[in-house]
This record gives sequence, C-alpha cells and structure tokens, in this order.
Amino acid sequence: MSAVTTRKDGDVLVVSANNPPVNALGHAVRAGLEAAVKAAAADSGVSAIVIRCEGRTFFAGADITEFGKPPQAPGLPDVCDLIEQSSKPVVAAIHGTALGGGLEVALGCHYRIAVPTAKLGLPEVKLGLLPGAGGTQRLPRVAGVADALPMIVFGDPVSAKKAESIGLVDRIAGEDSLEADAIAFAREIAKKTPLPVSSARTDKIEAAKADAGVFERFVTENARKLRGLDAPAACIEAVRAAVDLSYAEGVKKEREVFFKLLTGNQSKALRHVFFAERAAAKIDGIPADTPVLPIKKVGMLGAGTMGGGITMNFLSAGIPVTIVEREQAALDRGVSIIRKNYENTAKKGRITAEQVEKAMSLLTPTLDFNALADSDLVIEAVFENMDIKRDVFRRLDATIKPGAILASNTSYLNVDEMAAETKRPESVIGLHFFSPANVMKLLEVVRGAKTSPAVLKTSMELARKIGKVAVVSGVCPGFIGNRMLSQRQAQAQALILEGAKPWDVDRVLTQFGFPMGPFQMSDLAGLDIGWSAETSKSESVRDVLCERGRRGQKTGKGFYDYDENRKSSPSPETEAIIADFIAKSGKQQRAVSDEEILERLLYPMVNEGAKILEEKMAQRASDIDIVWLNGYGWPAYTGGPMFWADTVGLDKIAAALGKYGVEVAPLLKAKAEKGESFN
Ligand code: T1G
Repeated sequence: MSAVTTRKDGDVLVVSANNPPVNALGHAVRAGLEAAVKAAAADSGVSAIVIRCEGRTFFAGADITEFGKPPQAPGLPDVCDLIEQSSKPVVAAIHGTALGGGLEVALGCHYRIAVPTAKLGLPEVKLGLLPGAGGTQRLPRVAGVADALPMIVFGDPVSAKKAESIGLVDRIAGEDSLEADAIAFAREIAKKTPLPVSSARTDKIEAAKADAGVFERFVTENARKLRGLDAPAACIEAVRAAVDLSYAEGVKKEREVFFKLLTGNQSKALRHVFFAERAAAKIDGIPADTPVLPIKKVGMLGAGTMGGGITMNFLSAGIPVTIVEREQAALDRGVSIIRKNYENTAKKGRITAEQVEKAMSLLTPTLDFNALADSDLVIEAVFENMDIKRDVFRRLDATIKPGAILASNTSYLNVDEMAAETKRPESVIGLHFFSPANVMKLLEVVRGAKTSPAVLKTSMELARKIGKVAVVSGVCPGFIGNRMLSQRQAQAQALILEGAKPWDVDRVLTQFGFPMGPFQMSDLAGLDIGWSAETSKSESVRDVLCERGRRGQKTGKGFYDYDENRKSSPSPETEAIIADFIAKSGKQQRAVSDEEILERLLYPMVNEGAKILEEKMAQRASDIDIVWLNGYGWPAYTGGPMFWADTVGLDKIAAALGKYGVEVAPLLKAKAEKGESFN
C-alpha cells in the first residue's frame, strides 16, 4: 500500500495519503506528497490540486517516532514550501485532527476546506517543541497574531467553525461529502488569481504591528501557566519574529529554535510522556481476543467524598449509577454535593444546565443495598478498614448478579483478601481513584492475583471511557503512587528533625516543579486526618501541632501561619516545636542544603520504583512515570520519576542513596553498575 496515491477528477488532481493510524507525516508520505505536487506542476491537464487523507484523520503531525533519527529528505518544511510555490491552487481537505505538521501542510496550501467536526491545532508545545515547518510564521499571517498566539503557545486545537472565523479555514464541507466538496471548491477557485500564498500575506501582520502590546499582554496574562517550561517562551519569540522579521528570517529563527528544543531534555521528557501515556493503556500478556464486558449500569456503595466523586465520572460519561448509603442524611448529603459540583461547573460555563440535569437524571440514590443487584460493576468506597471491606465483599457477592465486577476503591488495602471473601475472585479488582475523584486523571487499576483478563481489560477500557489515565498495579501496600509517596513523606519528616525547615522542604519541591510540597499539602488536607485528641500523646510534631490547635489551613495555622486570605508564612511556633523535638532527640540541629533536600526526597522514591518493578507491581517503568504525572503533579517536563532518574544517572542516585543510608534496590544497583536506564 503506497503512502500517497493520486487520481484525476477531470482537471483536478486528488492526492490521497494513507498512513494509518493517524497519517503521520513520515518519510514515505513526505516523498509521496513531493512527487505528486511535482507531477501536477508538469501536467497541463491539471488546473488544481486537492490534498486529502484516507482513514480517520488528516495528517496528525510529523512522525514523532522519527525524532532523534537522522532526517530523511524531503523535510517537512520543504514539502510545505513546494506546495505553497505551486502555480496551481492546492486545497487541503481536512477531517479529523489536522495537527502540528499536518496543519503546517494545510497552511502551505492556498486554501483549506474542513468538515464541521474537524479540529485544527499546533500541539508541538506539548511535546516541548514549537511548530518546525513554518507554522509559527504562516499561522499568524493567515489567522492573525492574537489568535495564533494561544494556538501555538498552549497547543490546544480549535474547531472548524472557529478556524473559519479566524480565516484559517476558507470553506466548511458537508460532514460526509468532504472529497466531493473539496474537488468542487478546487474547480471553483482554479482560475482565481492571485493565489493566496500564506507566507506572503502581510495584512494581519500589519494589524499586529499596530498593536505592540499584544505580546506583553499575553505574557502577563499567562505567566503562571508558562512557569518552568522552555517551549512556550520560544513559541512566543517565534511568533514575535513573524511580526518583526521577514518570512525568510522568521522561518530561519523558527528552525534554529526548533532544533534547540528538539535536543533539549524537556522535549525528550514530554515525548517520552506522550508514548508512555499510550503504553500505560496496554496490558502485557493477555490474549488479544480477550473480551470487554458490557458496563451499562454501575453501583456505588458509599456516597461520601470518594463515592460521590467517583459517581460523577460515570454520570458525566452517560452511564447510570445507583448509589447506596446506610442513612438518609448521608445519602442526601452525597447527592446534593454531586449536584453542587455540577452546578459550579455550569457556573464556570464548562457545561450547560441541561447537561447537569441529564447527569443527575442518571443517578438513583437509595438506602436499599439490593438495588445494586443488577449492576454490571459495583464499586465500594466505604471506610478504609479491612474488616468492613471483607463484610462488604461477602454481602456484594451474595447480592450482585453473577458475572458482575466487584471493585474496591481502597487506596492501599489488600484486594486479594477482599476477593477471598467472594466466590468470584476472578471478578474482583481495585479501582483506586484519586481525590477529588471527579477531577484527578489518574486511576490505579489494581489487578488481584485471580482477576481475570476480561475483568482487567474491561476496567481499562472503562477508565478510558470516563476520561481517566489508567495504570495497572499489582497488590501491595500503597500500590504504585502512595507506596512511593510514603518514602518521600518519611524523608520529609526526617529532614525537619535534622534541621531542614518545612518551608525549605516545600520550596525545594515547588522549585523542582511540583504544585506544592508535603507540608503545604498537609496544611491543605488538614493535619488532624487520623489524629485523635483523646489518644494524642505529643509523640510527633504533627501531634503537638494538632494539640495546639494548629490543624491546617482550616484553623488558620498548621505548619504555616495563614492570614485572612490564606496566604501562608513560616511559623515561629512550628519552628520552636520542631527545635524542641530535635533537642529531645539529642541530635545536633544542622543546616541542610537544597541539593540534599531534593536528593533525600526524590531518590528514595526512585528506589521504591525500582522495587515496584522488581516485584512486577508495575508493568513498566514508564507506567510509574504516568502515575506520578497524573496523580501527584510531578512536572511533566522532567518526564516522571523513572525518566528523570535516567537523566540524573542511576549510578549517581545509587551512590547518593548509599551515602544517606538508604538500602539500594537490587534492580537499581544492577542497572547502575551496568550503566543501564529504566526507560
Ligand atoms: N507520530 C507518530 N505516531 C503517532 C502520532 C504522531 N504524530 N500521533 C499518534 N500516534 C500514534 C500513537 O502513538 C498511537 O500509537 C496511535 O497513533 C493512535 O494514537 C514539524 C515537529 C492524533 C489526537 O502532537 O494528539 O508535527 O499506541 O492513541 O486517542 O511542526 O494521537 O496505537 O501504537 O493518541 O485517537 C505534532 C499527536 C507532532 C499529535 C489521535 N502532532 N497525536 O488520538 O489515538 S510534532 C501531535 C495526538 C510536529 C512539526 C512538528 C493523537 C490524536 P499506538 P492515539 P487517539
């Protein structure tokens, strides 16, 4: 099957690319496009050209798998230029997602026609890059700087309708008649002169020149979003070049910056994340024909914070949920919180009032446990206590129809022990959602020893359907994420009892790229989770803080002091409490460097990740990265803990762990000695 074929429809040459699954612009496609455009130029019987794609989408970009390999001519910029220089009009016929290099090909065309459902975007920035085939120079000329900036700097696609409104698309085709409409459009404009050459247009650049503040306003409005990232700033400079320089100079600058970003760590990390997220959805070692069970009705046991949040995921995906509580008050509270969450989202304009009512119409609250009987999947989100969970699974097994999946939302308890209480261990699985469950993307799918491939595959499919990023975990305390988090927490507690300040620990992690550090997190969540005034004996810093009423933001003070706007400041009282513990320990308080703080917090996490891999609790190192990126705010531009460890060097990490008295995991030790990496 050749990547590009042509056919003549009268005097219109129809060039069709076919490179499943997304028509990435790999070498064969680029060569095919080049040959077709050159052939059209030489053919006097051709008066116009249509470029289209077979399959589900127009070109979705350069072939990311080619990055890092020696470039093969023709390069994409050259193909775009060749198209643009054609003396015969070239029409891009767009469906699906015209992304990155795909949109750049379309921008090289003289006209663009798209179906209503098409999306057009330049997402290179999400890979730590910028459009490298003229996109930063042509898009501002075609759509204007004010609309080009967010498209290039944030990388989010726009609809065909929006694209038409900004001049990026010239005509909207019928959803099912794109090829015919594109050919008719090509014939219609075949004789029109002059050809609209994107790179030669100046009207929208002149407008930008007249509005000098457009860049400063954009940077000021988006400073927080751009923190720590190289590519967005580079994108802004490239668009500024489109305004300040000639096209030739601008595209030269674009190419320089592109290659600088391409070889930088951030882009390598973000490209790793792109493929890692897709790999996580794959389950190694199960038969390809493993069935996916139909999940038409979900049962939710527990209407608390987690039960309510989990429920919303299914309602929003159009899946009915029966939610059960033991008392009416708890049930009513749970349902009203679900409604309030939806109404708040509607207030922000992200969903309509009708969508709120539609979601709520799919919810059946009840006190009757037996109402769950005909569910295809029941998830329990009851109190985190194994005796209670065992009892729940016994009752579920006796009540729910045969073949239904029984899932626990436990965040660390043993799913196998729950399965053992049932006659259907093959249908028992863990679905560990992260709070707030209706917001956090991560879902740890915990595979029990006896969980069947069909139940596992069904759970992974369902996760995708409800918009979660799912990662398969084995059964161990804390699964993947919390197991590694506990290492970081232990080190954080140890560090402040050696002399590091809580605010220094938090600062080091936020400077690394986390949204907040462990002590800020504790204050936000509340220090008194699991604490009891009756039994507290001042045995830890947390005990004493809680005993002093310093229970976190909700009490105006925790590790930090908070003003009336919840602005935090280091607390002398906390410092005194910690100093008292250090004095009692007989240890000498010392200053701890930022470097030691970072190494002590993150290296033991990598070490635990190595143990998780050794024990086969995670399928692959990149899955561990996906857990931390989507569940704990690890900065994506460093790739996740295991990818980051590779960039630090496993030998350096193993040596440092030894220095800090942490026993090095055998897998980490072995890889360090062999100079190997995790990914
Ligand atoms: N290159 C190579 N493979 C790609 C690919 C790409 N651009 N896009 C997707 N795939 C693979 C993906 O790995 C998966 O493989 C399969 O296709 C289905 O993808 C010069 C330099 C198009 C919205 O960033 O956003 O152009 O796992 O599971 O959910 O300026 O894929 O099946 O083996 O994601 O339906 C810019 C990236 C590139 C778009 C479809 N373009 N792709 O989503 O399917 S850089 C992008 C996507 C560039 C130029 C620069 C999505 C999608 P496998 P999928 P999907």
